[in-house]
Amino acid sequence: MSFFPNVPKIRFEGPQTRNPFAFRHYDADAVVEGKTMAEHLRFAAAYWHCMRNELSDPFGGGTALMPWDDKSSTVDNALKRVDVFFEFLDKCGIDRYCFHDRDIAPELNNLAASNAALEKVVEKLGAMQKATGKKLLWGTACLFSHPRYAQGGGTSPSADVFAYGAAQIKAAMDATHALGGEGYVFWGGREGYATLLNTDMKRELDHLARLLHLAVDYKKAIGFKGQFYIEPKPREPSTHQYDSDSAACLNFLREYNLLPHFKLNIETNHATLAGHTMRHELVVAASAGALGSIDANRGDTLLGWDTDQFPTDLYLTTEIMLVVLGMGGFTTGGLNFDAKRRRESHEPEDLFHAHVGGMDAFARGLKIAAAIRADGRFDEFVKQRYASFDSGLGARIEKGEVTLQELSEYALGNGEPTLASGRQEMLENLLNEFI
Ligand code: XUL
Ligand code: CO
Repeated sequence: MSFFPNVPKIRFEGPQTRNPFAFRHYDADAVVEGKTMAEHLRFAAAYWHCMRNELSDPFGGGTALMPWDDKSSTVDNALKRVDVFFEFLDKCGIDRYCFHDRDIAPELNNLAASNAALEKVVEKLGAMQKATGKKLLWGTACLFSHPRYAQGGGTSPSADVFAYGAAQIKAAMDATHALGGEGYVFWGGREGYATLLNTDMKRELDHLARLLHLAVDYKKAIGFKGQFYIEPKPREPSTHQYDSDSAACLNFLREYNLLPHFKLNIETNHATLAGHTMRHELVVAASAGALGSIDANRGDTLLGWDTDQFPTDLYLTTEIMLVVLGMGGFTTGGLNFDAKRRRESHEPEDLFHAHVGGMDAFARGLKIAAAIRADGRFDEFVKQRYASFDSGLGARIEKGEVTLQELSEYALGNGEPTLASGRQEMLENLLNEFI
């Protein structure tokens, strides 16, 4: 039985095809820089957007047609969604997925019942993974939807809520471990504040770090080898979220001795909400050796919230792939489409058009980034720009061999320095040669 009878298996047909259910650029087995496209891009689908997002917005309810879903909070309904999701993954040629505990299984009347429901669905997911070869990129716990988390999970003023959140993380880590997850994400949706009038910031940050240390300890106890990630986002739902951007996350992790245990999962629309470009956020993380994974989507310049649209902009995907190739590729991470269709795109087949477009946009970004690297002109320009530090005085500065006194004497004798152009426009033109 098929849940998407009108959608064929999506295959690579090349740029000239007129078939909307085909890849124009994503050719899973094509080799770029010594690896296949599938190995480079490590695509994942988000269970929450594909299976649970009803496509509501602040002004209207859901529009998504999900004829397989009886809308009940039963385990049977949850188990049926697994079949639908795996048909979707198969037809799209996506090898990995990500979930929150409450996406895959219902939250029931009490924690024990919710945990039991989760275990049942995990059993089925495990069987489906085994049958199909699909993998779990990462799992996570939803500590932001239920009203008990309205004032935070790890940063809640209530110790009982903190304990409930910890219990949920434990169960979600067990699930991720059982499914051979390559990673586990912490996104602090409610780990922030609405007003400082009622908030002890220092205490909340201490609590959040305590929770993460408890998770690190538990990870060791159960032998879970997946990578932990923090996912930065500045706001929405909170007015201010503590893990606001890459730099803030790295500072928090360093301050609380957590950096050895975590990398970052960077999302495009979160970068732009923080007032940064995606490339900025990626470079900040990669420079600290902490770029782990990517939530692939984009925002809308005309809307000020987290629209989670599918990525189609080739400048964006090229810049992302330049950073990913530059760090030697993903290890545990991948490109997770944390993206949803527009409210107007309510038919099941729109799920496929959305992912096909995102996959093709990244395939092109990969090919363009590889061409830029093979050409070498950008690298050479940047190298030359800093050449004064390669020898002589500059090299001694980098090695820490000169004092402020010596530099003063040098500058007094050297006269006014001359500066070469940064050539931004020339480089923008050069980028357009490749796009
Ligand atoms: C929310 C968001 C989350 C995380 C996982 O903006 O991106 O879905 O990716 O909790
Ligand atoms: Co995300």
